[in-house]
Amino acid sequence: MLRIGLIGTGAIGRTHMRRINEKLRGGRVVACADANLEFCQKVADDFGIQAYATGEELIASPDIDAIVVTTADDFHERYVLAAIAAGKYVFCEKPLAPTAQACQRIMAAEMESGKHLVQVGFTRRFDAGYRQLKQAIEARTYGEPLVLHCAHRNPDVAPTYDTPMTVVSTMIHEIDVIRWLLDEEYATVQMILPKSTRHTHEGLKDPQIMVLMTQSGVYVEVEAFVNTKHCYDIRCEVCCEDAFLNLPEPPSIQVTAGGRRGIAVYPDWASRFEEAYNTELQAWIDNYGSGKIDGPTAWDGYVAEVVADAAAKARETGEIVEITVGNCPEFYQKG
Ligand code: ISE
Repeated sequence: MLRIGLIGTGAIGRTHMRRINEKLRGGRVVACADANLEFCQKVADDFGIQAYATGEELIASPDIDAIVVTTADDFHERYVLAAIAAGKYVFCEKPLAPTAQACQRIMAAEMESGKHLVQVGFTRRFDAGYRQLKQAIEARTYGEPLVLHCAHRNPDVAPTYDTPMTVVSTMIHEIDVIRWLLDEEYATVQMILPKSTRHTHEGLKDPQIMVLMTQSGVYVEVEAFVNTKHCYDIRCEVCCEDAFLNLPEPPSIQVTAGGRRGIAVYPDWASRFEEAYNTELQAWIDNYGSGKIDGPTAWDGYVAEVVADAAAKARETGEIVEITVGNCPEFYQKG
């Protein structure tokens, strides 16, 4: 039984705790830590686990084998670096860190340790629908992929969510999953800010469109619209030479009532990607001790931040910005 310590007992942290302890096999969250000590103690009491005064103490404990980091984004680097220094396997929610430089520091520490320890929570790669798309693209079943039309729509967001967050918090999922689907890097990015919805506020341009070109010339457009007020909606259409492929959703029942027939839409990301989160963390637990990472690595976390930084520049300047990620270090090369 893998003894897991979780740092950051906010909403996603507690959801992961319940998921690991109630649904998954082979691992158990046995301890937690949070900057808010009182709240952390309450969570620990509710779950019947131990509370540590600091994340560092939890990481250093000989009673903990592996770490999950679900703190606010700005603290990811600190705890991931501490986990690497202790030689401990660590799952860090996305983004790995809010800047490309911070991700580079994490990569440097991991490579220096000589051990593959860090997995990043880019959940989409574990969604059954995206996996089917990847299979078809990889096998070139329908020829070359040429154009992707994607949408990422949220019913609403926190009042503190602002214009830059559309890329760093929301589109970051597409930035990762599409380079994984196509198995290539991006060459350029452009941001287009159309007319905003009346449901947004001054600090948030909504919707926003991101246009990416990959190195081989695949055109990718992503619409993020985070104040739909009526649903969560994720789309990905891949136009190949011989077919159009559409991302399927997890099945839900068809309801006939009130003179209409239809299927319910997912209200939020937690329910839409519930299975993907389960698969992701189960894979992380199962992979412990294998000596490699079977999912998004620190390199993937770094590339996502480089693209997000370029997108921020594109938004500020209105220009098409080149993306340069450099060569993937041998340590992170797969296969
Ligand atoms: C949130 O952080 C997520 O990870 C969700 O998947 C995404 O839909 C949402 O926009 C983000 O804020």
